Amino acid sequence: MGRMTNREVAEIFDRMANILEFQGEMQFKVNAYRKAAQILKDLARDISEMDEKELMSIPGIGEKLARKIHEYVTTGKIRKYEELKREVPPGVIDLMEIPGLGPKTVRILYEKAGVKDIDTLKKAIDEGRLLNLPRMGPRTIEKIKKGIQLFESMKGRTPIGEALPLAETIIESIKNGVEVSKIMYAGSLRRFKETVGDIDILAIAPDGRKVIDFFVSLPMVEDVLAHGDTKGSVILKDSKIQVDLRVVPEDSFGAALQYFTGSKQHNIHLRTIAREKGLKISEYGIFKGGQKIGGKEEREIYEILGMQFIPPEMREDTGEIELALAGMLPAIIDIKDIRGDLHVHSKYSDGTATIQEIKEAAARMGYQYVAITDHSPSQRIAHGLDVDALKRKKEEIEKINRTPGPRILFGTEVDILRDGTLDYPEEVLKEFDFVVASIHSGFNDPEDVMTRRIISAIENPYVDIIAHPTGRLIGEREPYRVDLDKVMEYARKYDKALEINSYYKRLDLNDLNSRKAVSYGVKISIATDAHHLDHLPYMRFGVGIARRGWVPPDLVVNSWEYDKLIDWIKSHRKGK
Ligand code: DGT
Ligand code: CA
Ligand code: CA
Ligand code: ZN
Repeated sequence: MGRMTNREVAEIFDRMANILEFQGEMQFKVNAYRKAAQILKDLARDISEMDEKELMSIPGIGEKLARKIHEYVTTGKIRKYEELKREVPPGVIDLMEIPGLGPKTVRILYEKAGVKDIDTLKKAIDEGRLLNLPRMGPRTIEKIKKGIQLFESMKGRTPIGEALPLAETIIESIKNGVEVSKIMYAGSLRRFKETVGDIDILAIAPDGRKVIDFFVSLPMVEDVLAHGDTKGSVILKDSKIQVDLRVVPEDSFGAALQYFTGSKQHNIHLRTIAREKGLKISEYGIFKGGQKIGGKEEREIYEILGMQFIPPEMREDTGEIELALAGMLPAIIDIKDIRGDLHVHSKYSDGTATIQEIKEAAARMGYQYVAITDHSPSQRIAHGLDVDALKRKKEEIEKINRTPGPRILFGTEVDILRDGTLDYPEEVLKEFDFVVASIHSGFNDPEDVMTRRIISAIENPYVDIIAHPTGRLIGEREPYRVDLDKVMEYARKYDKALEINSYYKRLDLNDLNSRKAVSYGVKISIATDAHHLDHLPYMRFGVGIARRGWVPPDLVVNSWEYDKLIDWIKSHRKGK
């Protein structure tokens, strides 16, 4: 919970680095802030529980940085950051967050083309004024335009991986600080959409005003938009996300939860069905001839309408209501069904944990197995593994597997190269228990080339799973061009799985593509791609996406018992 503070300070340090670099400050100072930000993001301990001395003992955090962290923990502010913010136009700070626009480029744009926010940047592009600037070719400008589009599509939306922990922290604080008998988040967050516009929270309490007073004065609140007896609305610091809290009467909680969970489309459709049955539903309850006949519990709404309960993740009015009325809703995967994680990086490549530590963390997650899938050598930036290191790793895993606990699979995440071959030769690949293949290069290759690259990997008997199949990063990088229908046909034919990567910036496959995979009967691996022990619980984001994609448990290979999983892997290598 307190790890939120780590993230808040990390974000501030990143922004300070940007401003300093924009101002032309010496690179080592800039880098010190960036490095510290990364360290804080990876740190397992909560900085709000550490004193200055302990902070200084973190490698990479010196005296000055420790003092600033401590200042934030005790006062909620860093004075130096407040000063820096005043030294540059606010629009300029936003510009540096656009994908493809670093502080150095923004500085050139600012000094040479009068660009001081997104609007003046768009204008300068339209008028062709950027072409005369140093280091600005048509391709770079095209990239900047794409970056602006991505940035604007995200504007006002927050990735679920950031919003959900914030919502949980707020709910925890309210529970601890003031009397509430029930409190829960609703809206797109409860439906597990990959990004959310705001956080909607509902509560039952003996004294609504007290709860709202407490809520609007939480330390993470920056601005108060509304402050009433039953409703409060605030903007949070840093993330700038809006949070709405409503206190509702106890006997309407279920109806309110149903109403505010949405989606709007789903609710509109439900209301039509209610009307046809002579009923009325609202956020206060379900009514028959002016008489309230339900609404305390959410399930009553669906029961009284004569349908199965619809899980929040399916409430998008894409056929779920018809199926629920017919009693034919499909079973969908649940976090409790997950038995292992098939995409995890260790210290052997760019992960931060040892194999032993991963095993212990997997045991805490209740897993039967975990695959250590470090990068192949062409992923130099991510410390790909050479053959000697592979031998050592294999021996280490064999030794660890002789102790009780989750089974470790000796795996790899092998690169699919530009020509469609894999980054390890067959004699190396066959040494692994398990192979994930993925694309990390040539993102701009044409669609047919990309599709062929992935299909060749699917055809390789040693490959079991295609990881993050479209390569997108939410708000940062568009998916590469690829014919997913073809990929899915081949995955089905060769009985290979596609991954739902649970890292909250990837969520790749996304919800729609997961549903498409289900329609092809393609198997799915929900995996975290963890580079840090703290990433293992991100499994819940992948499961949320899978539920939005109506993925049934039997298609999810990491919901299977260990023996079944191994049989499936072996079946790919038959005759090899
Ligand atoms: P978001 O916040 O943009 O990610 O998406 P939502 O779905 O959380 O939307 P939001 O916060 O505007 O409203 C929360 C829920 O309240 C929404 O899912 C359904 C319900 N709701 C809001 N406005 C309306 C409306 O005009 N009609 C109906 N039927 N329901 C609404
Ligand atoms: Ca919302
Ligand atoms: Ca809302
Ligand atoms: Zn990976």
